[in-house]
Amino acid sequence: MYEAYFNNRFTNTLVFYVFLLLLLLVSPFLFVWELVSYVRSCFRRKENMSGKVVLITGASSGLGELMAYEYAKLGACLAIIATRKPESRLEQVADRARELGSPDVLFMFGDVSKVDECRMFVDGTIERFGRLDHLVCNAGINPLYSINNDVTKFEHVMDINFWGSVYPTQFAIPHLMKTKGKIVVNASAAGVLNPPRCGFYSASKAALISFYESLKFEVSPTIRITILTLGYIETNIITAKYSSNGVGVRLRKDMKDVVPTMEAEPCVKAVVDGIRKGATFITEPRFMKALFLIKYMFPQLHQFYVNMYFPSKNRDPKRDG
Ligand SMILES: [C]C(=O)[N][C]1[C]([O])[C]([O])[C]([C][O])O[C]1O1[C]([C]OP(=O)([O-])OP([O])(=O)O[C][C]2O[C](N3[C]=NC4=C3N=[C]N=C4[N])[C](OP([O])([O])=O)[C]2[O])[C]([O])[C]([O])[C]1[N+]1=[C][C]=[C]C(C([N])=O)=[C]1
Ligand SMILES: *[C@@H]1O[C@H](CO)[C@@H](O)[C@H](O)[C@H]1NC(C)=O
Repeated sequence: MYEAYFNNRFTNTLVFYVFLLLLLLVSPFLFVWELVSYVRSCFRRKENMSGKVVLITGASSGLGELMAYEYAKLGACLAIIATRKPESRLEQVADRARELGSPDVLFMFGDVSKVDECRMFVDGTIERFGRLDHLVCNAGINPLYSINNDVTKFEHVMDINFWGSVYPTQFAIPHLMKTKGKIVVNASAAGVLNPPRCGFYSASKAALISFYESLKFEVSPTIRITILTLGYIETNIITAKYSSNGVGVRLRKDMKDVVPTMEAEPCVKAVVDGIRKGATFITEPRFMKALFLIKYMFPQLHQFYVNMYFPSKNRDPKRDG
């Protein structure tokens, strides 16, 4: 019975504008609803992490490292993973986590893009602790891409960012079912906003969001899934603070000039609190959520500020090495 409307060009378009008008009318109620939800979430009980077991991939630096410390302070046992490298700080991270209050820390070297290695570190965690409560799929890379790069050099972005989360999830699910545990997946605001030169990175993060949103229907409410869509976080600062020899310090000053950033420590505190409360999405800094809405509702405005924030030299392929 609707075909007549959808087949007519005028009425087909009209439906969308009627929807926008309705949105305008209900938006005061949506606003109040959002506020009430926020206040309620402040009073929601946080999971007691004492003696629980948390597996974190990519914990040798950055936000993964900081999340390990945050869980350690709450008394959780940790299994932390990073790739084997001569300069790896994983062992120092384990020592520091023990100092901060973790009863037991197991560190294992493994490449998340290799399915057998993922099976091994999930099994290793169960062997040591007998259970798993939180799986934090954090490991990720962000190489910039432009059209004059060799496209085959970017296959590993999908292997690490996408498959590197999916493999450990697959092996952890039976154990998480037993503990009614949680899965945390490190997507990114880039997975929604698609900034220039981040094509493969954004695609891998968008794939994560889609995959885990779909998985949620299958495993919830037994397992809760939290999807992180963080903006740009200054991870170099924390790495510098905790590392004794300065290894692992990565300055990305160029990004700081163009994008509003948040410090890593308050971000990670908000993230771990949100996970303990069972949040389904966590976006920090919060204003990113406004950008998500703008992206979908006012695409022209989105285009405008992206052009403004990323000067055209960043998008000129001739000037890339
Ligand atoms: C929580 C969160 O968020 N986390 C994370 C972050 O942090 C990063 O950045 C990203 C990238 O992608 O992711 C996520 O996040 C993640 C991480 O980052 P960061 O921290 O920044 O970075 P770094 O520092 O670089 O770190 C990394 C890690 O990982 C690992 N790996 C790599 N590869 C691999 C691994 N593992 C295993 N396997 C493999 N294959 C490393 O280590 P090594 O030693 O190995 O090298 C480390 O540890 C990721 O994912 C991203 O994406 C995210 N985000 C998002 C948003 C934003 C951000 C900022 N930062 O801003 C991030
Ligand atoms: C958390 O659980 C441990 C035992 O598993 C208990 O000793 C501790 O008092 C609990 N903490 C809180 C704040 O409930």
